[in-house]
Amino acid sequence: MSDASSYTPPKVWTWNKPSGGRFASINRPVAGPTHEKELPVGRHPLQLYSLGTPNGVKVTVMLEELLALGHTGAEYDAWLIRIGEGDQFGSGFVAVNPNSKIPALMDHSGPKPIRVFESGAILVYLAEKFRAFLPTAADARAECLSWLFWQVGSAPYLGGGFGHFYAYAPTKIEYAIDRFAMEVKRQLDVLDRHLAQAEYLAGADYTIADMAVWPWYGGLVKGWAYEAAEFLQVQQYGNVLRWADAIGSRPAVQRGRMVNRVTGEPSSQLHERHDARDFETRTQDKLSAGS
Ligand SMILES: N[C@@H](CCC(=O)N[C@@H](CS)C(=O)NCC(=O)O)C(=O)O
Repeated sequence: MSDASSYTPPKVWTWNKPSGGRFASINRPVAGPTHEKELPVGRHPLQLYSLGTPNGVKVTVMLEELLALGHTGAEYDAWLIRIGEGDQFGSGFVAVNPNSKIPALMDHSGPKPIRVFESGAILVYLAEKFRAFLPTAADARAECLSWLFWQVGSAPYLGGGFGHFYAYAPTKIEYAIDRFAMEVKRQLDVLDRHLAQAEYLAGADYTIADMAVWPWYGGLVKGWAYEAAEFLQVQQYGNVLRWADAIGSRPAVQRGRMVNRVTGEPSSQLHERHDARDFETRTQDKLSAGS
């Protein structure tokens, strides 16, 4: 690989060498499946194909919140998609999400199965289906959707920009880290100023906007992402911390964070969720004790 300061782009980019870095083995410049593989289908109406990353957690938190509200139609099977092993490029997964990224959802509750991909679209789909966590009043609904779309547009600067260059890239490039640290701190300040006047992102009520933003920016201020809490001086964002703690203390959020999680304490990892009792009986600590 060329040194950052000495690289001159050729006339035409070609994919002729490994890029290096954490995701080099799964990144490629073309779409579509790499292999034939059907997806499993469980017994519940909703089938989620995901992984416990921030984008995945948004959806498992929403499903657990819906179940906690008593929406039994939100019962779901959560299947593990190991993106590091290329599961997202199997033919069955690509049929549910042509963009080959988790999370992806199939709804089998109607006469014809419905596919939904993109975490923001999945949150809106579920909120509309169950009439929950998306305000109906025009002003609060607009605020909720504005913050939801803010998250979808902003998080790539955090994950694909800052996180990638600070934590995963094979070389530390000062220009790239400076550019994205600047933007992420600006985004944290956007949230902090807003949360100085509002309990939740859309106002007085907890909504899908909070569920979308929390796994990314809540995780960042809690020190769970990229080991960057000190570098970004996250304690400056007191309102974001207050909001992150309030959301993190919700039992449904704590359950949602465990689903499809493959890192951390074994007791916090529920690789697949097919039943509400799995949280008690099928976490990795329990499975290894039983094997
Ligand atoms: N905009 C998408 C982003 C999804 C996304 O980036 N998912 C990552 C994991 S967090 C993924 O599946 N990466 C696999 C890959 O890029 O091949 C969403 O919000 O659903």
